[in-house]
Amino acid sequence: MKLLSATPSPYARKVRIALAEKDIPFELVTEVPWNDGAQAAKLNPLEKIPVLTLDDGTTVYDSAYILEYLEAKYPDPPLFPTDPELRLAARKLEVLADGVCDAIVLAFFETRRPEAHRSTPWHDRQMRKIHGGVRAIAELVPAEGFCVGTQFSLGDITVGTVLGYLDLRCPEVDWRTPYPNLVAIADRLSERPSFKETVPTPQVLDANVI
Ligand SMILES: N[C@@H](CCC(=O)N[C@@H](CS)C(=O)NCC(=O)O)C(=O)O
Repeated sequence: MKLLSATPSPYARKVRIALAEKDIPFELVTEVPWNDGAQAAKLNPLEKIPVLTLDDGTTVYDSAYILEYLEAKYPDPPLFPTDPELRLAARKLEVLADGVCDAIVLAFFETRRPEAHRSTPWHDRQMRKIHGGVRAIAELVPAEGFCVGTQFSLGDITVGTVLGYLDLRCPEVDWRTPYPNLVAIADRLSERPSFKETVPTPQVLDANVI
């Protein structure tokens, strides 16, 4: 299998962490999905990474669906809780974390436009979603242990990746002071090899992307 990825992407990081935690061998292909000529446009009609290409050439895309695919095909160790309530709780964290990441991407690109083309209301709207989403995540996550139940799961993957992405793209957003429970989770997760190996880093975008 090949994973098409980008170094800052929290969505690709979710998949890389799941592959590492399940010890599934794969080839990592890194690109800048926004730039002209990106493979993402050929492999995914939505033109986004991550894309997992299976050995028979089938493409699997959207991080949430890839994680579901991996869980179905490689159930051990499980990353989706088997208890329905815990599974729903983990999925809810994923919905919130992915939504915050979507808003971070939109806010980030807004700040890259030439000043005359920037929209303050649009940027403010995304920042509201970022703050609101992080608050909602913090209200769901316990002070100790894993995000959901008693085992590492999808909940930890999504919460850990959104916090890492916030630090990369919005260092001005202080989530540490109001949410010590998130700090505790982030610190614990940062000790895992799957998180250590996938710390997000920026890429250089072509000037014509925006
Ligand atoms: N919902 C998608 C979001 C993926 C996404 O937004 N990927 C970004 C990189 S972080 C991308 O490839 N964007 C290129 C584009 O939108 O043209 C997922 O979870 O996989």
